[in-house]
Amino acid sequence: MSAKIISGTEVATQIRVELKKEVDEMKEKHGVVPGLVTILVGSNPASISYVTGKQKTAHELGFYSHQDDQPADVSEADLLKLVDKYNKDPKVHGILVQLPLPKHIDEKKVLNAIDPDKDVDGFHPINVGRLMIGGDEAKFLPCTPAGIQELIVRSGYETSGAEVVVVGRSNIVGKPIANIMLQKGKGANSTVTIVHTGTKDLEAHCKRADILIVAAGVPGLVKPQWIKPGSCVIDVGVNRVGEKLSEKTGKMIPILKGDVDFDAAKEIAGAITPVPGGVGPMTITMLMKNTVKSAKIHAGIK
Ligand code: L34
Repeated sequence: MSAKIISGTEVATQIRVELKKEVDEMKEKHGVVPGLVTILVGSNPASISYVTGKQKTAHELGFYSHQDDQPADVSEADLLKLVDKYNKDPKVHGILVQLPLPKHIDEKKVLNAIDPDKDVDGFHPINVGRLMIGGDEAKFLPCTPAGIQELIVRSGYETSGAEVVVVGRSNIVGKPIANIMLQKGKGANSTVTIVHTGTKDLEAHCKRADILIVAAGVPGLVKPQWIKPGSCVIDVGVNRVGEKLSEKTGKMIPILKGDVDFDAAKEIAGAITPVPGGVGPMTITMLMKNTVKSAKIHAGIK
């Protein structure tokens, strides 16, 4: 039997409708407009695509939003100054510095410079710590993991007691999603395993997973025979494996492939996210959700 396809695009659209209502109400009742700044250094095509998506969505929701483009050779000192400027700007409730940054810039220094109360990416050590402690303490969950949890919950899979296996230990996805899923409470309470390049038998771990979350950045890493029949597979990989001519626009567009062999996996899994149209759109939507939350906290709106 073919798996249920979990459409991130559809879930993201639903959440955006909910958010638009919330934003309209904030404006009407309180005169508060959520503000988001995205900073892009250089011209990595994937980063441009993601940041453009974030700005477009912020605009559609009626945010105050600003895209700050910096040249690839911007100095670390200038980038830190820029972050500081937005830390002090009262119109701005969320600051996002798109990763990866060029090698001459210390990523950690830049992330640490963002005001934790405007850190809508949830990458500042304070917010990472808050996430680990969990419960009410958590303020901004990182966007991709938050989107993954939302997709699992909305797809109807039971997380409590489930064997969750996370492939990959990045700070952006692997480590935070593992922490989110092991918290006590709704949409989590799972038994979590993280596997990575140092793991001896990837296949054996994946085969146990009721919920398999793959964020390795290696196209087709997870083979169909590694998937437990009926399980829920979340494919976080967005790998650019080539280019093709778009029928819609007549322009060249990237061919995107996940970390899972989708066509074969969907015959075994119970539910699976596609690439594109799975986790990606959710990442953008959760950023909007965090920005609305930040604006509310800054304005003292309950
Ligand atoms: N600071 N850097 C910071 N925050 C983030 O949350 C990110 N991430 C990751 C890379 N660097 C970051 C993103 O925004 C990955 N990521 C991201 C965002 C959006 C999409 C994918 C990854 C997305 O919209 N993907 C579409 C396809 C887009 C395309 O055509 O390129 C999809 O349907 O999967």
